[in-house]
Amino acid sequence: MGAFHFSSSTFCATLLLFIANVWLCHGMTRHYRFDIKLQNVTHLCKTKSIITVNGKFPGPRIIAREGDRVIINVVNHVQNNVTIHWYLGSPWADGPAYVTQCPIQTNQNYVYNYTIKGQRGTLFWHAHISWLRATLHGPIIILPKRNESYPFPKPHKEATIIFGEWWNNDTEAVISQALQSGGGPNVSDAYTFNGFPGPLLINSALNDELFFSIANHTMTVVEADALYVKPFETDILVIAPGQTTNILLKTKPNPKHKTYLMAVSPYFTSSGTFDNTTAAAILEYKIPSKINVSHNSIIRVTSRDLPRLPSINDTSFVTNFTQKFRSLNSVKFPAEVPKKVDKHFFFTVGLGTSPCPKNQTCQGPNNRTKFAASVNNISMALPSNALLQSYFYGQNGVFANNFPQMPLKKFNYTGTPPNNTNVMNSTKVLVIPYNSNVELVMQDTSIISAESHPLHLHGYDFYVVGQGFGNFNPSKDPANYNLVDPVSRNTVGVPSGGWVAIRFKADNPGVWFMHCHFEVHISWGLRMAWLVLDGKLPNQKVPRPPADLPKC
Ligand SMILES: [Cu+2]
Repeated sequence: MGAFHFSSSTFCATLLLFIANVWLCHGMTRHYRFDIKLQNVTHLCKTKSIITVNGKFPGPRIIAREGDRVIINVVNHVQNNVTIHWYLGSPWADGPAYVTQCPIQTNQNYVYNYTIKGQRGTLFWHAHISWLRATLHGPIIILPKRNESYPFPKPHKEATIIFGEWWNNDTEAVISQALQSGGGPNVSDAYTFNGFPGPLLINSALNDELFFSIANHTMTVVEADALYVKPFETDILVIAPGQTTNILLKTKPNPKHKTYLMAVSPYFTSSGTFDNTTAAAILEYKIPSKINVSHNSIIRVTSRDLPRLPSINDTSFVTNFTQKFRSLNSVKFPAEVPKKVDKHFFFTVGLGTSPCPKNQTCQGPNNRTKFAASVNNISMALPSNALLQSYFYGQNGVFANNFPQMPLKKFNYTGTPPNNTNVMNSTKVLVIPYNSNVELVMQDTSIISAESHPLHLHGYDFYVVGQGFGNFNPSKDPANYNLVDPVSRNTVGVPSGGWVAIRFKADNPGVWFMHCHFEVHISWGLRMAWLVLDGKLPNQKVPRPPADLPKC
């Protein structure tokens, strides 16, 4: 799922307008209340009760300015345990269940409280427990500080588009059944624009990165993951789950048509089975009646009107596209890439297997194993207590602190897989001193099959300094790093059958989750946690937890 914050200029496009009430706020603290409750929703001719915030799908948007404090009271009225992640790097308000907090139980509440620092643009919030983010998600719009402007022309209108999936089945049942059988989970039934499956349903895909395009229009990308980028033009976007981006859309002064189709379709590189749908939505021009245009309408839309999208496994398009991202790197928004590195890490990421329990049949690889996924061959088991509390209060036995800095066994990561494909299960964290300059190379493995993995690091924006295909070569590849204006973001695709190198300064103490943003892979264990130690000064330490922090 990714939030698009569309911006249109020069002509009126009937996209959602949301900036209305922001100007009225004087205070720098903004309060929200999120009631987690069930709501009946009808899509694809089926009515279903889904878990929502305030009865809305997608959920309500958060609007704030950079520098504002946001306080959100989340009240849980459903039977499921709930947590929410906000992408804003605040240790006790980050949200991943059993990592930074115990879940909010039925009839309990928790007040998330954070201050927005160093981020501007669009993010989103979503549930961070099991697969609840399928319906529990919404946009976060971060406007520039008061009296500051965008580093690009101010759009005439702004709108937010969230891509999601619609599932006819209950997603909690889907993942629970998959983990039991060891096989791949069922797949979604449609993609959605702002919660609605489009008028065209061609086929279907699960948990995937998406291509997006608008017929006959070019977009200008200006921001990614709430950080400005050097503007570049494209007809097609690629967006991974967890990623957000802002584009400027220059509307046509003399449009030939009243409506144009927008479409999303999946980018999928694995050999697994998957659904394959394209969803479409309409960009409609509000045209003065005296201007004559062809009034093609929703009912008459055909696939001929769809924008051209790349083929499903077009990795070369994705590579080309991702390499266009560069930090804005202006005087005001410099790229502060760590030039020297204190800590080098190398992680393999990918799928593997777990043995099938005795007296059970399994539906994973070879029909006699269960699917699993790992980082450095460790499939992270979530503890029954949250890691951050355990660390803060010095409780022993919840996690070990010896997560490996590199794979324990070397092999040809993108070549013939090793005979033993089993992963290890444990709860380990990787401890790093405050203010370390970290370089991490993430290497895809082809153990089950090569596949692109959108890796999300909590608590930090990192610089993407290099990427390539095949196995990372530590003696040659760093020479090609971009240490001048690499893009900074919080979620990056590890290329299918390749590697990506990131750098960040570990100046945000806490326990920070890192995981693949495909829900199925996180469920299989493609997740780990960093423990960034406190610095010496009071403002370099994890603060005391709030009094209402949920207990397990
Ligand atoms: Cu993955």
